[in-house]
Amino acid sequence: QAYRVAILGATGAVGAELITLLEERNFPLSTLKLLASPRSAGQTLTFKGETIQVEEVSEAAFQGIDIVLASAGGSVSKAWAPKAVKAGAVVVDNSSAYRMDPQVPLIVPEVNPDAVTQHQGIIANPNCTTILMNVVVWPLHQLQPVQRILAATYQSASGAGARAMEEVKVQAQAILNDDPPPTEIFPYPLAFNLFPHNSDLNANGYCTEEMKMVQETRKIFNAPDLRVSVTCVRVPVLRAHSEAINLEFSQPFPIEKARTILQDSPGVKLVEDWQANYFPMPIDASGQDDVLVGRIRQDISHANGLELWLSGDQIRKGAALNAVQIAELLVERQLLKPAAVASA
Ligand code: A2P
Ligand code: 11C
Repeated sequence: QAYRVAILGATGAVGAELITLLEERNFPLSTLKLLASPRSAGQTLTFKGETIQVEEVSEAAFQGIDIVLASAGGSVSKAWAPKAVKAGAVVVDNSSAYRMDPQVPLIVPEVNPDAVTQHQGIIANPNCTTILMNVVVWPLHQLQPVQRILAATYQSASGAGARAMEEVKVQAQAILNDDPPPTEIFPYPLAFNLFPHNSDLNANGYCTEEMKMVQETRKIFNAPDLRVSVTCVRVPVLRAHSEAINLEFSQPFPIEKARTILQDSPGVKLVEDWQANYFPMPIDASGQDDVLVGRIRQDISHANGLELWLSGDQIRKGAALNAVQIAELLVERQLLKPAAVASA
């Protein structure tokens, strides 16, 4: 069987990767519709050697579509996802619009694939930093429940979209030319600089990106009281995010056990060469499906603590790949109708 798929936000950084992944993974589709804003209507993109014209998103565009992969930002999803569902599609939404909605499953396929059965038309794809952290922490959490997670992120420009990636390159060039770096997307120059994550600040002093990692991890792990604290930082890297993670357990977690578990975990690749001081780097993670993890070590400040370091492609596993994996789950489990409709 083949499905009719639409990508909302097809001209963005994640949209481009969605197109690549559907082709690479030979997703069973009969038609692919590419939707974006009116700015891009008429532009053409290529899928499996075929030229497809980008259309302006509209209600009519969702007629006859089975799956919508949406990555055009929260307000666009809020405006269009319900209409797509009404037209009979299941929406896998990469924005933050529906993630904390109790009716909406929030899924990392390596962690909570069964949540897919609960969908009512919309399934949320978690925030990129959350996905990367969850894929690595979950298998360890299965052996010994983690009590507390402390993390610091090193987030690339790609998290802010295709235009932000371009902006960093232009900034770098300007600085090399001794010109002032332009800032349109980011609030400050990112090239040769870094700054705490540029999302809104909450009353508790944490920014929204940090609170997403806290709340989304609790929902995905089904651990509402899990203690998580994060500092998110934007760094001048183009497309893969990195994270330093400290895990606290209720008893010591043997390092060798952690290595063995992570070596065998889906979606994870252990990258450690202690002799060469070679560990995961964004440059190596870029374009890869697996989250690279390494520098696993005993926390010298806490007997029950474990330190690790990861890099993962923000656009791929952090966004597009995770969404396509969710679509694959829907197909495998024949869940292209919401649970309520299927059981009616
Ligand atoms: P467009 O290229 O027409 O602006 P990124 O996150 O890489 O910046 O990409 C954002 C994606 O979301 C793009 O495909 C963009 O289309 C799309 N988008 C932005 N605003 C809208 C909108 N109002 N309606 C539909 N698509 C939108
Ligand atoms: C970033 N993680 O790197 C953000 C971008 O909730 O999906 C994605 C925000 C989100 O800036």
